[in-house]
Amino acid sequence: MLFPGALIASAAVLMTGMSQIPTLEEIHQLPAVRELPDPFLKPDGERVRTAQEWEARRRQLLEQILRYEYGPLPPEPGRVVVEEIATRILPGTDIMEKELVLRTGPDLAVRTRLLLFIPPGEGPFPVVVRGDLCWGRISTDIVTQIARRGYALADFDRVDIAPDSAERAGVYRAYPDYRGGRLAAWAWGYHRVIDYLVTLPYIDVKRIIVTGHSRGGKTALLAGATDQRIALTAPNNSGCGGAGCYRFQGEGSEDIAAILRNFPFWFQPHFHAFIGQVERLPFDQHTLKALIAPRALLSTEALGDLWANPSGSQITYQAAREVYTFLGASDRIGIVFRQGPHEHNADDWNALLDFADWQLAGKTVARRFNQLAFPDLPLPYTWRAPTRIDAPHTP
Ligand code: GTR
Repeated sequence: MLFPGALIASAAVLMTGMSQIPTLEEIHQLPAVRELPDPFLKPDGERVRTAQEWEARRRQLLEQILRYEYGPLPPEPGRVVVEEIATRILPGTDIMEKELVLRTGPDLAVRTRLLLFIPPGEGPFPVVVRGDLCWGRISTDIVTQIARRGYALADFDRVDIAPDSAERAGVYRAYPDYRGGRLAAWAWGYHRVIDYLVTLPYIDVKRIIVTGHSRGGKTALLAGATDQRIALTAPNNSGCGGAGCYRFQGEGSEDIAAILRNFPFWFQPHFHAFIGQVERLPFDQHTLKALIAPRALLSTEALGDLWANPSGSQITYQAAREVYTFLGASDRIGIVFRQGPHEHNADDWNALLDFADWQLAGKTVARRFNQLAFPDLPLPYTWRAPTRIDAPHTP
């Protein structure tokens, strides 16, 4: 099967020369910016004033983030083939479960397991894509919770796409010259699952959601930033390299040195050059969030998960919201904090489904998505959304 639509939407722009790996010398020469960098500031020193200028600026920021942080995504494969292994009704429910294998890349050499859960009815159903199958089968309770709200779930194994180690299997074997990190490779995996989902008549292509937990949340955030087919991006407890700020590290949080000590292969090979000088990053993680605007974005955070920098995730929410405000979409970015530890639990899924009901189906929901857990934190940036000189779009 060939899906030409996929070619336009995601990574064509990501494979340009600009997104290749930077030299160490180049990184050391980047200017130090102590506050969170102003995403509206153009290379000519002027600030963005129109939606069209933001589009151009967004492309530059996307290239910088891939170049300096994650590395490029693998090439567009053009072809995704899915084999059905089994179909059954999930015991004790009315949910259909399809066990599939998705193959893609050169000679279809990249493969991943994929479970697709479909609620009863005709559809088309909004769908949540998750890449955390590597951590074990999602619980039937969570699948039921999702299906009862009328959503399908596609759960794939990101570690099939690329191993969570320095080993060069999966996309690294299929594309021997590929030098991006695991988070970029895994994000590409989300995009390939979406290539398949958009061909299914019972899936609502306008309501595709991506989520994931922890390293899977970092991946979901990057996947959402790099593919406009995604209507809602929902990283959970994603922390360092995800929703967490590099320039604002809350107490006990993982920083760039800590993450690279354990997982250097998650990022572009020279990301370590920013250790001890994160102020040379031309962006911070608010910029990654801002790339998603005006599409919907919800980050779910746990107050007991200090390692994942919940206060720093609030900061990136506040800063990215300036871009949403500029685009007339300030309600489309949200953050939800809960008590408790690092996990992806029923409360997190409820928050996501509430936000999706509101943002993608226009339903009224009781929950609010702009409640700060750290209202007194001083903002580590001085800039705000510029005044637009073009006709602002009405949300
Ligand atoms: C930790 C890592 C975090 C987070 C977490 C996870 O060891 O330091 O950044 O990714 O693993 O994915 O569970």
